[in-house]
Amino acid sequence: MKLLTGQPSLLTGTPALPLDPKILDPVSSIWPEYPVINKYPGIATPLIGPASQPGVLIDAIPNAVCPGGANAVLNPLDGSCITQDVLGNPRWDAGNGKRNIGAIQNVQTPHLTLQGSGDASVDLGWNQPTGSLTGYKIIFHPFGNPSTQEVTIPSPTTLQNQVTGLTNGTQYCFIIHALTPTEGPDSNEVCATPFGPVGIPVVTAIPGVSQVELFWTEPSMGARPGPFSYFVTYRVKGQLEWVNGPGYLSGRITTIPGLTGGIEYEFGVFGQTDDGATPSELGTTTATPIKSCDVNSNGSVNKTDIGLINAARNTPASGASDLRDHNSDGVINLYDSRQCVLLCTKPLCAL
Ligand SMILES: [Ca+2]
Ligand SMILES: [Ca+2]
Repeated sequence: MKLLTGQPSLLTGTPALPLDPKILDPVSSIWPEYPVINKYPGIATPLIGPASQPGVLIDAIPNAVCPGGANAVLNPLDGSCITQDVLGNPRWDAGNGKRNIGAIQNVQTPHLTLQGSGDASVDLGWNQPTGSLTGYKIIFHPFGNPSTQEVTIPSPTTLQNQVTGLTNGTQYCFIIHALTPTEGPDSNEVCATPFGPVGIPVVTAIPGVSQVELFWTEPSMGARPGPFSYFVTYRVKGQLEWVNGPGYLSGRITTIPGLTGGIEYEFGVFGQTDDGATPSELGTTTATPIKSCDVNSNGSVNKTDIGLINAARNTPASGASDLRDHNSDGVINLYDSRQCVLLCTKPLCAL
């Protein structure tokens, strides 16, 4: 248990179940001549302090509320909640939803837990040891660097703290002392590495014929491990569903082919760091691919296509994607056929 919790001052020897109240009194059982004045029901607690200031069971297992908690302890016969441990202590309390691990904590030493970490910060929590306290002192240092910093919390009922001003990407290790006001022994140690947010790439699009070339800036990794893997999505502007484009890209450039010319698209790009972190939103841009002049969709632009455009001259386009209206002004006319002549596959628009 000491190994599991990293709690060096943990008393883990569970006494035998109660048989004889006299035997159970640790003082009278160790020193039989000691007058038994105050018997108390706590079996293990007198081992670590006076009856008025027993140790506390360490709440360590989350989601233990019964019924419903993922780690609730249930009677295997009827599925009912087991609400007390072997010593008669509550398995969980409504305050924090955690179940104790049957180990008892030194009177003076809080059990330190890691609550989370953020941008240049680490969130710590601990339980309140019994006894007359004036507060706590958090002591921390970068991993491998013995130079320590301290944060003093001047309240015995404050049981969490965000340590700020840390360097992203650097692992820090923390312990806590109870102040009585003299300083208690070291608690267990917890370590964490703060990271900053992953940045959003700035995306640029260059329209091509039925395709768009994209490139983007390298965003901040927030000191996370790299390199980035980039993912590209796109959709016709105004639609809700994104279409997956190229993914797992190491470079910051790609081409999206097979788009419909004359239709405006929205493109989104994000980078994923090596530890799986992604930004809060996509980097986006919009672009309208240039229309192909391959009106009959046979894979080449030639005099047949130019003829189809000329045949519809001075009539309205059928829609935004009408290939005959190359410049997308809504009318099929001489300008469209002139532009398409320039895009013919072979010289002189030969077949
Ligand atoms: Ca054609
Ligand atoms: Ca036109």
